[in-house]
Amino acid sequence: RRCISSKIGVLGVPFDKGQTKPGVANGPKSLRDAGLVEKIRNIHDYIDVVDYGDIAYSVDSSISKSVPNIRMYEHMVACNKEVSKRVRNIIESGRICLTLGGDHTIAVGTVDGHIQAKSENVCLLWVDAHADINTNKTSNSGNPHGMPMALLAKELSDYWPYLPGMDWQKPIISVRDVAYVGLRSVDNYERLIIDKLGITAFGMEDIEKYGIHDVVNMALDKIDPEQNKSIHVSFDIDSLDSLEAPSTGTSVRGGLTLREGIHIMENVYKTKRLGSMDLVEVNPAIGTTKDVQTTCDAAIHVILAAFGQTRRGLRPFNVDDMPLQ
Ligand code: NNH
Ligand code: MN
Ligand code: MN
Repeated sequence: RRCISSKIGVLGVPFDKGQTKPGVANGPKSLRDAGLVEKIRNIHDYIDVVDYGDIAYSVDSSISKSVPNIRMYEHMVACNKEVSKRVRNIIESGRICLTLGGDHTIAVGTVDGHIQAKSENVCLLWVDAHADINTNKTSNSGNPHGMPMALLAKELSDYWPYLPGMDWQKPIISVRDVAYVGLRSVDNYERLIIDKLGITAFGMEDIEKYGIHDVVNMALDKIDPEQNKSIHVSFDIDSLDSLEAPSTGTSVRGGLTLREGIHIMENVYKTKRLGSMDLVEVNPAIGTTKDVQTTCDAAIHVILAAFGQTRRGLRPFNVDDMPLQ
């Protein structure tokens, strides 16, 4: 058996300003405290994990409130600029980047950094109950965590006003290279955008109809037909059902089972083309201690599957026989 060495870089982004519930900034801490990094290291002997800690950023307050209906705009701008730079560096150093949120706003930076590092040859799998494709004009909440896909999509660039401080960020991905899995709470204008732009979108009803295995394969076939792209998975923990991941800000019932979440990431691992993964919206301030444990444990299972943990078990490294008596 040949073993390919896997190098991973972990980056924490304790950002909570893309929505209004306190606590999601402690997502990275709660995942690390639950043993995430050690558990990744223990998947197999040839894994190499570096934890780069949490990012810090400083804000230009002169641009606050310069764009209507985007809460904490100046924070969104500054955080994502730093995230993009850090993710780019981690990927350029030859590692798969695992970014821990924080709320989903940070995916603007992670996808941007990934695309910079891989000179555009990136496809995006967005696993979420929500589509996160509101502009400031279509959003009912003004929450930036409902907007990252709209900032990233080339096809939506004309629907944004001038965004001060975001000059570093080009609408950088075509929606042809994007697929959703797990949708079940989509705003009216988001539905219009998805239909109008023809975005590949698998809702929960598609998972019921085709099963998770076929859905992931159909999604990957659509966005990476030649099987040559670097895959970015942006995994919002609220894609999982409320019973599986209760500690998150906007939980929606009727979601993915943990088994389905694991299955998605096992399939992505098998491609050997995972370039970057976000795990966002774990909020340890929501629910009981047990709820938080359940949620972190679910998130960790999903992450481990992305890096080669298998439910069949892995044979010991470089060993072909059992120890003699
Ligand atoms: N669509 C809503 C909004 O734009 C909710 C978004 N909430 C999320 N997205 N948690 O993943 O505000
Ligand atoms: Mn989201
Ligand atoms: Mn969501």
